[in-house]
Amino acid sequence: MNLADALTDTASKVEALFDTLIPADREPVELSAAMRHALLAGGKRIRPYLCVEAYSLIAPVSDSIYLAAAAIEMVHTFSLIHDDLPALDNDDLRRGQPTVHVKFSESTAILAGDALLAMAFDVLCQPHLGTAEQRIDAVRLLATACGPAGMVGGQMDDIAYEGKPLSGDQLKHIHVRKTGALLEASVGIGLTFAGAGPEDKERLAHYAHCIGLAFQIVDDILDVTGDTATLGKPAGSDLGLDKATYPKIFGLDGARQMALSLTADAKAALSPYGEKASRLNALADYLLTRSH
Ligand code: GRG
Repeated sequence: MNLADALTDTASKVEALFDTLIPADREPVELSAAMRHALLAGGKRIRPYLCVEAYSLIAPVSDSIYLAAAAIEMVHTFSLIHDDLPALDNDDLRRGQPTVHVKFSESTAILAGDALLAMAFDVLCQPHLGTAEQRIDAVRLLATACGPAGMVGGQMDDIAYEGKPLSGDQLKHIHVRKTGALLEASVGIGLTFAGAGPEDKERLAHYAHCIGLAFQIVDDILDVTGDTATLGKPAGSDLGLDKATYPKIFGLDGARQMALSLTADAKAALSPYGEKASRLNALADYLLTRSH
């Protein structure tokens, strides 16, 4: 299966799980509708894919790993709902659809995000996902990735530094937490449930770290060079919020060069796995060349 088909396959499996986990008729139906709107509006499903692919390097893929992958995507979707709120980025469009606070209401968007975050941890604790120890490790990886040392901390600094000059290292420190931490946790959780040892975990953490940074650099580049229709979210929003970005600090060519070199580093970390890692290799290339 090539990368595009594999991404589509992962997407359809986690979407089927969302449909079951959050039935449209579950009370309160307005809350379920808002959660479903956010979860089922599309999205590249990169984090679930990373989780499943990391797992498959170590063990044959089982159905249960898709549930862990779905839990990760629920946290990601939560972060997007809250990130779009008027108090944060105040965006009207996400994944080509009206954002949750626009389609429903601000209070519903806050609560739908809260519900997805809580539910993600419940899903990750389901007994058939793995041993108790594996589930505790996975919960910890996810909690750390989205807590004050991860996504929330990165987001906090991102806001705090709006309109202020930032060095390349400071920008990196923001993005390693805001975007990179969840990508790294996706790989870490896949490996944890597959029973990987410390060497594999370390190697693949480096892969995830590098693609995480490259991902954010490309995101910043697309914000400058992309258009709203292709991105499915407003282009130029970083400029509007006076945010420090890689193209702003390093220029478009400098930023492209950094993303290229990080992608090469990420792929080098996969070399011990040979052909088995071909799709993770292809993912690194895709993240570099993506248009949305
Ligand atoms: C506690 C998890 C948590 C978050 C609260 C709002 C917030 C704090 C953090 C915001 C984090 C955030 C939205 C970072 C941006 C990451 C990013 C570039 C998202 C876009 O990811 P893609 O391109 O999107 O994978 P799709 O739509 O394809 O899923």
